[in-house]
Amino acid sequence: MEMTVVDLSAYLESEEAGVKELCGEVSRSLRETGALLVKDPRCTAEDNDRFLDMMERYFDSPPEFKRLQERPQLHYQVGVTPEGVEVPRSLVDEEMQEKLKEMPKESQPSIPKGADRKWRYMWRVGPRPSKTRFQELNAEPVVPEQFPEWKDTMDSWGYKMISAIEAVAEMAAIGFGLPKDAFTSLMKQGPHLLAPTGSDLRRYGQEGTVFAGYHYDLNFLTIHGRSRFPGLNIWLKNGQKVEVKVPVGCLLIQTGKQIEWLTAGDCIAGMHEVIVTNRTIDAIKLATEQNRLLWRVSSTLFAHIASDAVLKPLGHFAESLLVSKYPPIYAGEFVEQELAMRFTSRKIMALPILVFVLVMTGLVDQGQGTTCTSTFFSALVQLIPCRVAVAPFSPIPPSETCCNALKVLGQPCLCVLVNGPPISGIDRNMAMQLPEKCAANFEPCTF
Ligand SMILES: O=C(O)CCC(=O)C(=O)O
Ligand SMILES: [Fe+2]
Repeated sequence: MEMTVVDLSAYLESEEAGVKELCGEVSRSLRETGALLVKDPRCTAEDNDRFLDMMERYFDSPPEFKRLQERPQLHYQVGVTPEGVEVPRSLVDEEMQEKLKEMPKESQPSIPKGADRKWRYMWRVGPRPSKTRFQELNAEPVVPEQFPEWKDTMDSWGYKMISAIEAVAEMAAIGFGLPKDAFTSLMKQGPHLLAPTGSDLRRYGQEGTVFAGYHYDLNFLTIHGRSRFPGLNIWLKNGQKVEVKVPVGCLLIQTGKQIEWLTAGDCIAGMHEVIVTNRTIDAIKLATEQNRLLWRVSSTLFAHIASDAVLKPLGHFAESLLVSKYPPIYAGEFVEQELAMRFTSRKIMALPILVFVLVMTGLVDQGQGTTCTSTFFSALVQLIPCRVAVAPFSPIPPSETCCNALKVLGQPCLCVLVNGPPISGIDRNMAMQLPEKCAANFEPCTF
């Protein structure tokens, strides 16, 4: 299927009547396909190339070098995430797995058998709020040595892509019959992330390899510059699977879960996967002939709603019959829940009331002189590096990374977790043994 390309210059340069039609085109495409191709005069093919050249060179560096930029104790919010760490939703979500089996063969996604075979780099873009309910850990940006151009290249490409997203968000709001700034006003100071993926085509260039298993994005809108290697499949609202072709100089926008919330499901989060297809293999052959690096780099940017803004159906979407599926929730809390899902399984989400109580208890004094200031989900996410060590009957001792994460988390938050509801894949007793195994001098938890 050929997707239409919307030229943003027509919108950026005029305020006239024809623009309304263009906005209708934007909202229609987002609603029906979960995606949109745009051309933005401010984001040129040269800018995209400068970014891709640097990221290819980075991902092609030795793994020992790249691991210097790994920050598991900050749950990979900044710096590099090695391959094999990110878990696609379809691997842990049993309900999703059932649905996949019911899909017609021709539109079934590749079922991932393990964590994604892609590296990623996380770089925050844009101003952050000075006061927030969702104080992040003190995550200084991570800049690899020997890349003097890093900050400038990341920031300039990041800001340009955010500008494109803002134009699309305004156009979509107009197209959906909402005030022009309905979305952009909520995006101010959002935790936007430039998060390019890097997949090693030399090692994993076989057809069918899954780089990113079937999933949706948890943010508002995702924007990708053009990748030099195809492989992205998207699913339309009607369930049809489409291989995306991004023309040179164009950008691809995809809908995330937060826009679904704001429109009460009128515009649903686009499902997608990245796999090695026969077109990826053709591109590998061409790149080999041209002596280019064999890393598939995406220039993905996740644009978010501000953490302290409330996600709830906007304007006329509040009248939707589906509104009860989208109750008001702070965007920051929503993100924490989604991240925790990737760590655990969907079973815990069947306990929304209990979870609500725990989120509150997470902020309550434990009666031991200190307080856990993280929410339950945030605490859970922080312990991701410990997951192999706390699995039932696990013989694996906690890694140094796990122990560091535990010490950063602190005793009160660990106690909140072990007092919480059962979490699939985590043995409470194993979790309680962590302080001793890590030689952390924690007081025992009271029950
Ligand atoms: O690698 C890509 O092209 C996109 C990866 C993706 O879907 C994601 O990062 O969420
Ligand atoms: Fe994605």
